[in-house]
Amino acid sequence: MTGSKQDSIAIDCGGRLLLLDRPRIMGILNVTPDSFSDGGECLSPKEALMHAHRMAAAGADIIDIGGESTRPGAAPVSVQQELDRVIPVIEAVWTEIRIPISIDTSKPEVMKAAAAAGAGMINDVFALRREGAMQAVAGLNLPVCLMHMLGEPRSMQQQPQYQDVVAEVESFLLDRARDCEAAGIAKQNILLDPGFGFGKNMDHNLELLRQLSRLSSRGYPLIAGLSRKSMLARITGRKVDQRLAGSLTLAVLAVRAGAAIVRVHDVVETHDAIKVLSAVWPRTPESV
Ligand code: 9MG
Repeated sequence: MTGSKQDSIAIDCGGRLLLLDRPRIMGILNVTPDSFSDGGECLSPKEALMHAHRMAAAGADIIDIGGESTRPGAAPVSVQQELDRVIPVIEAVWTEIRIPISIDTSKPEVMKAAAAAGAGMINDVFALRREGAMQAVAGLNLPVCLMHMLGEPRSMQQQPQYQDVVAEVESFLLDRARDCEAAGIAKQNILLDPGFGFGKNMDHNLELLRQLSRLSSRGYPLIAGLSRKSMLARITGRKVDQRLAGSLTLAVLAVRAGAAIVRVHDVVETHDAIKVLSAVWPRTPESV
């Protein structure tokens, strides 16, 4: 892994630092009625804020706030709807909790408004492919997570196909990173994410996980989002609210393969799992 290279990295999330000296936890805060695993739990800004407090107390290092579900078949939302959902929550979380906030959005208007409200990182499942998104992030001078997705959320799980999933995801991400740098986004502000479950079948997800250290050794911090994902339903047969053990296993495997940040629902348990892993392997080896 790039562990030794990333040890000294501190990502400046709009004035709040995210140190990558050890694996970090991104807690998921969906303010959507239809997210795949926790939709409807965090609808009001007050409930969302309480959940953010719980995640921060449990060891979250950054909170990822999203107002549009990326689940297959989820209803698209307008810019105004998304703003109405996320901005009050970002403002409240920023005021009360002193850890970085990321905004999970693909819309440049939401990126800008979220940054003005306190978001210090952009998490874009479209990897800044929406019109105006790359320019928006270049202007904000904030870190951005570029995620791989084959197709669109609506149709991405309809028989996704690759010749070589790892090579294709890798070249997509490195091309996007190069384009972002050419557009004025600083290299140290770029994080990559293979996008588990986004236009990938079970075999694709497993192969990406097996070769994750290849992606984590490309000079950009890697984010892995595996929490409660449907590959766990295929493997364990469990419903979405019964996938904790599977999610922890995948989080540990991802960190062991060099993921700098894991994006999770279950912060308390992930925090413990990573502590145990880190006790065994204080530093992730160069190659795993
Ligand atoms: C918003 N979102 C849902 N799943 C995700 C994943 O795996 N990675 C990132 N970066 N964002 C995600």
